[in-house]
Amino acid sequence: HELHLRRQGNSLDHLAAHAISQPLVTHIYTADPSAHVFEGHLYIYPSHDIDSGAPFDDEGGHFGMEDYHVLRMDTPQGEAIDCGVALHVRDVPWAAQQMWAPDAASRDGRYYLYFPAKDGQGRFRIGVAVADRPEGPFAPEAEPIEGTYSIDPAVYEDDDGTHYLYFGGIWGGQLQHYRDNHYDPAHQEPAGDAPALGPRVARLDAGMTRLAEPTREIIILDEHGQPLRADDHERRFFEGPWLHKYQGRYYLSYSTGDTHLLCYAIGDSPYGPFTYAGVILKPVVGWTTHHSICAFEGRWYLFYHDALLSGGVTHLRSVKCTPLHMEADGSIRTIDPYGS
Ligand code: FUB
Repeated sequence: HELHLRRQGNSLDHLAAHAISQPLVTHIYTADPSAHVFEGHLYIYPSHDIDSGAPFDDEGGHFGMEDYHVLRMDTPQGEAIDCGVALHVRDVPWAAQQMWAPDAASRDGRYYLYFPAKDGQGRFRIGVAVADRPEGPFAPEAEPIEGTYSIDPAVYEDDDGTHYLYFGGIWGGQLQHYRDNHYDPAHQEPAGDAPALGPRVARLDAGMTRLAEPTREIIILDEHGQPLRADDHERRFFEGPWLHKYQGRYYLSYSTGDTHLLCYAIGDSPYGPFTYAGVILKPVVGWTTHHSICAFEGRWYLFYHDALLSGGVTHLRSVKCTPLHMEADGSIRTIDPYGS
C-alpha cells in the first residue's frame, strides 16, 4: 500500500539519482506547497506531514496532519528556513482533525491562512486564520468560512486587488457529495460521459474572512468546447486547484488524482470556463501530486512534492521547487520530475 512508484522498471534509487530537485527541508515532512512572494521573500505554506498512526483508507485517513509550519526563502535556489508552528489544530475551535493543504493571502498589511480540516461531524470545511506577519502565528476564526466545504483552498489576487477563493477535492476531499453547494452523501463522482465535477470558486469580501457571493462550479472544456467527461481521468479535475495569470490569461492548474498528473487549463475570467491545455508535471513518487506556481523576480517556478525522501511512504512527502518554462505560445513545457 505504501509504495506508489507508478514508474515501471525504475527503482527508488534510480529515481532519486535522476530527481530534478531536492527537498526544500529534510528535518520534517512537508507537502502541498502554496508559494507566494510577500515582503520580497518567498513564503511557502505547506501541509506538515506526520505519521499519525491512523490506518490507511480510501478516504485518506492516514493523512493525519495536526499543524502548519511556514517556510521562508530569499531566492528559489536558497536555503528554506522553517519559521516554526504557524497554527495547530488544537487552537481551532471548530476543527477536529486532518489539517490538509493550506494557502495564504495578504491584504492591507495583514496575512490570512486558509486551511481545510474535518469538523466534529467528519465533514471537511475551510477555515481562515489571521496574522500580522507572513509566517504567523495565525489566530483562527471561531467558525469555518460560511459556504465552504471540501478541501484544498487556494487564493488568487487579481490585478485589481480582488481575491478569489478556489477549493475542492474528490473522494477523501468529499467534493463528490456536493451538488449546487448542497451536501448529500448519496452523491458520488459522476461516471461515463457525464460532465466531470469542477473545483469551486467565490470572491472573498474585503475583510478576507468571508465569501462575498455563493460559490460557483468551474467548468473545464475540451478542445471541442465540451465539458470534460467524468471518465476522462487523464484530464478531469480531482484536487489541488491553483490559479495564476500569465500574459493577461488565467491559468487553472490541478491534480488529476488517480492518474497522478498535474494539468492546466486556460481561460479569460477567474470564474472560467477554462480550456484544457496540457500536462505540467508527470507522476511523482507517492499517490498524491499537488503544487503551486509562483513568479519570483520575473521567472516562473513550480512548487510540488514527492515521497522520495521517505522511501515512497505516500503520506510522508517533501516539497520541492523547479523552474517552470513558458513557451512562446503561452503553453507550459511538461516537466518530468526524474529527468528525461
Ligand atoms: O495533503 C493531504 C491531501 O493530499 C491534500 O489536501 C491533497 O491535495 C493531497 O495532496
